[in-house]
Amino acid sequence: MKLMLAIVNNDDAHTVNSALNKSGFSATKIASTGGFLMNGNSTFIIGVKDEDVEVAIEIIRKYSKKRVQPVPVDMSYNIAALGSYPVEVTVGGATIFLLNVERYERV
Ligand code: 2BA
Repeated sequence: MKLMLAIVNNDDAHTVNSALNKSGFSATKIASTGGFLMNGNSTFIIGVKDEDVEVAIEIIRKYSKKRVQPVPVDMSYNIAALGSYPVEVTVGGATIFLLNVERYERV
């Protein structure tokens, strides 16, 4: 079994959640915040059988779109610091981490 952590844009989270549920995956959705843009996103915790990992990734890939988003400029930066600061960044589709599960119990 694997533990999947999938960070998904809030705008895609509902669709991703529905598609995972329809395909029989159990998922927990946590409200999270990106450390760079400080925008809200959603982190899914999904326990997945080894043989279903690719199916889950494909579902998340299908419903997670790429978006170009402006980087909010902190006006306290000086002009020199802004020189190397990106004006906009491409966010997504989704960022996925896959971990081995040592033990899984439902008691
Ligand atoms: P944020 O940290 O808010 O990052 C939003 C987007 O900003 C990133 O999109 C990336 O394009 C850009 N970005 C992030 N850090 C940057 C930096 N230090 N310099 C320049 N640009 C930077 P994604 O890569 O698609 O990431 C979307 C969200 O997924 C992230 O939101 C964060 O919440 C999560 N994430 C991505 N990689 C991660 C990682 N290695 N560990 C933990 N969370 C991660």
